Amino acid sequence: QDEEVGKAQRAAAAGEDAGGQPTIFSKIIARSVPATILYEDDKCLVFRDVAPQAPVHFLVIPKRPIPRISRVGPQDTELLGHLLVVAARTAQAEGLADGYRLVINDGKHGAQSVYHLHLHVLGGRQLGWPPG
Ligand code: DGP
Repeated sequence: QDEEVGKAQRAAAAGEDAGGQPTIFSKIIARSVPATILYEDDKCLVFRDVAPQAPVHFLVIPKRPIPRISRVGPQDTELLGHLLVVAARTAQAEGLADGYRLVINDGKHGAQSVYHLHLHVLGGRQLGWPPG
């Protein structure tokens, strides 16, 4: 957990939190970096997190590289709704019938380390609350 916070602090210190720079997720969309892809359509991509924090942990990202949730506007309403619907459908396909958690980290204090908007979906075990 501290490692993830350290990554987030370094990303913010490097100015990545301002957005505008391509991230590793652009390469996953372009298939130049491999990932285990669970779902794709013209607007979004779903793939397993490389450092899973639960038995099931995948990410839902828009193909359009919005850097972070705090930068969205009214023009993104439909896309954001689509990401949530895809997250729920993929969670069902992954067998998370007992529940799961959706998380969006924003900025340094939210421990965001990759500045391409992503929804985390975590499940497959009892999760605690509140998060750290
Ligand atoms: P966040 O801290 O919310 O910005 O989460 C970024 C997540 O992205 C983190 O859980 C690890 C994951 N991640 C980072 N690089 C890669 C990668 O190259 N491949 C995959 N599959 N996941 C990655």
